Order: sequence, then C-alpha cells, then structure tokens
Amino acid sequence: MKYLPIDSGLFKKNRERFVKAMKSNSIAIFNASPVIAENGDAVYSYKANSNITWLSGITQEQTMVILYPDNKDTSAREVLVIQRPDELLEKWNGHLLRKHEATELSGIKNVQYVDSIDAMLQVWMHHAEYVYLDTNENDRRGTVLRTDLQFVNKIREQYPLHKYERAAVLMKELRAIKTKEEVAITQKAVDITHQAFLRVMKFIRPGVFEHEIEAEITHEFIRNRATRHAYGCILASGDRARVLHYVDNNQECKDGELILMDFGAEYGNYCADLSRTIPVNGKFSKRQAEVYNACLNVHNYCVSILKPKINYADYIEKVNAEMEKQLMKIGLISKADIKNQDPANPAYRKYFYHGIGHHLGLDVHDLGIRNEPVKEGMLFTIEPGIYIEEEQMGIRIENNYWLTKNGSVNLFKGIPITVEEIERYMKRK
Ligand SMILES: [Mn+2]
Repeated sequence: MKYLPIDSGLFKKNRERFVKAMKSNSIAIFNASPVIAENGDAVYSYKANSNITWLSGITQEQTMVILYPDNKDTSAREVLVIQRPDELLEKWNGHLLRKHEATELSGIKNVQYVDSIDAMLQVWMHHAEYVYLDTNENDRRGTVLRTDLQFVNKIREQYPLHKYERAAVLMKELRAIKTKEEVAITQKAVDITHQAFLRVMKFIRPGVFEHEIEAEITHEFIRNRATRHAYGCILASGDRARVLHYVDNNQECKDGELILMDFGAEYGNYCADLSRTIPVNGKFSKRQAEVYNACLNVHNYCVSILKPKINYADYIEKVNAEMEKQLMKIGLISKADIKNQDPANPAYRKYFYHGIGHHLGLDVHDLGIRNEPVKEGMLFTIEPGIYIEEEQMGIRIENNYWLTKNGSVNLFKGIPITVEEIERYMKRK
C-alpha cells in the first residue's frame, strides 16, 4: 500500500459498532474477495472486500474477520484470519503480513492462519445460536462474487440448524454513518483530488488530448500516495460530456468546448468523487456560463436543503423541482412542456438524466439508505448535471458533503467552482 499507516482505532471503533448491533450469542463471519483471473496467469488488480477493510483495515487477499462477542473463550471474541506467509510466494509477490503486523494494523490481538481456522470455527459455531453471513446486497448488482454464495452454502450445509442473519442489513446502516476518523482519511483522498484539479486547470488548452489530462491526474494522484483512481475517470470534452460513463478519454479538446471531468483519488481505501466542467480555452462563452450557473444554482440549492431529518426521497423531489425551474430559466423547457409531460418521464429528464448523488465511502457508490431520513455523519456527493444534445454540451458540478447536526461540511472547501473562480485560475500570464 502507498498510503501512510492508519490508526487501528478507526477499525476498532467500527467493530464495536457492528458488535453492538448483533443479536446475543451470535457469530459473524466475513470473507475476503477472491482474486479474479484475467488472461493467462494474470489477475485483475486486487480490491479487498469493503466490509473486511471497514472492520480491520487489512487489504491482503484470503483475509477473514470473525466476531463472536459472547464467546466464552474471551480471547476469541474477535479473530483475524490471514494467509500463512510463504517464502517462495514472497519472492514473487512481495511481503505477506506476519501476525504481529496484522495486529498492529487492525488492533485485533487474536490472529490465525486461514489453513488452520476450520477446527476453531467449528467449536465457536457449536456454541453460537445466530450466524451473520455476508453477501453483496446491492440493488443494481446483487451478489456478484460466487465465493460469497459458496461460503454461505458451505456453512449452511455444515450447520443446518443454526439461525442465519444477513450482515449486509447491519452494514448498510452502519457504514452509511462515517466517523470523524473515516472522514479524516476521506479528506486526504479529497485533498489529493483537489490538487489534481488545480493541476489540470493549468494544463488544459485547445489541442490537448483527453488522455493527456488523464495522465496528469494519475501523476498527481500517485505522487501523493493515492492507491489508484477510485473509479474510471471521465474526461469528456464537447459533446462526449453527455455520455455519463465516458471513459475512452482519447479525443482532442477543442477551442470553444467545455470539458467535463469526473475523477477521484482512492487514498487509504476511501474514495473522493469530484466533477467539474471548465472551458478548454479558459473562458466560458455567454451561453456556457448561463447553463453552468443554472447547474451551480441547483448544486447550491441541494447543499442548502440536504440536512439531517430530510427524507432522501423528498430531497430528490425538491431537487428535481428546482432543476425544472432552472431549465425553464435558460430556455430548455417551457410551461407547456411541463403541462403536457408524461409524469413517468417528466420534461426535465431530457436534460438531467441521472441521480442527484450517492453515499461515498470505501466504495464510490457506498452503502446506505435511499428513501429514509438522512442522518448526521452521512457522506454524500451532490452532482447535478445538465446535458443538451442540441448544443453538444454537458455540465456536471460535484462536491462531497459530510452531514453535521444542522447542515454539512464541504470536503472540497476552497476549490474553484464559480465561473469567475475557474476563469481566474485558468488565466495564463
Ligand atoms: Mn459521483
């Protein structure tokens, strides 16, 4: 890992929160994500299971976390399972964690090797009444990792009379609330992303290619100890900005175009997520500024109402109404369009066709509620966008906000966002 050590207190606090939510006399078992084969003997770049990372900070493959807070054997109330160091493997792939190192990183004292865990697990299982197992309960994707299911099936077959519970239900509640320790790490990811944005604002000019901008961002990320991009970065100049997940990044940025950039660093396993749209030549045209300001008005409106207690579904409804108002102001939709609209596909949807934001954390689209009141400690992106086919233009403006008791903290504090700030920053001497 490239990031600086993280105090194990962060993970200890997370485990305490999970344990508090468990039923009495229950055991929870979490498994690492598998290594996925690519071609030949190559494998895809490894990303640890986010729940394992959240509970322990360990990102090494084959890791398990086992929590059994009522275990009569008090030394085994929390157990970290790692792969046994192997000298030959280390000659090829580098250092593997020793037990004391795993304890140092996670704060878990009892560390066992994965090849010897079955016998111990059997004893704990025989004493426990409830068993929490983990699957990827994502509304869009469902369980993607067959190993999750294989493990669930194996345990259920071996212990058919236990009562099974879903760890995902608890994780969705818990991981949605970010502790100040987690936000401190996220802030680092945000700061690196902020730096990269300042760098490319000075770099972008007519004739530059999108992939050259990607290279600048990557350079800034890695030199500042980011592990990688938190997601495939989007560098979309001109009309390509209307493709929400455009990642080809291989075209020329032309004079007079706007370029939409959506990128974020992953630092210490936490993600940042920034979108900015700037003029390739450093100056917005009158129309570009008009549309940009409409989008910024929606952004600022979101910030003013996204506070604890508002129901997320109500928030979305209010935001959509504001977007409708702004789109009318810049002449994209009319009163008649709204009057005649299909309620299932309202007029504003033609120009704003994605969600207003998402939870942010270890995953870019992090776990969390979608139709309940939002709570203090949640971390959201706010990212309205306006995409106009007729004008070959797309604009999105995104920052990351950590909810406080009465409002929110903008983690991208001080970053250029207004037309004037961007033009001033891009001005060459
Ligand atoms: Mn986002």
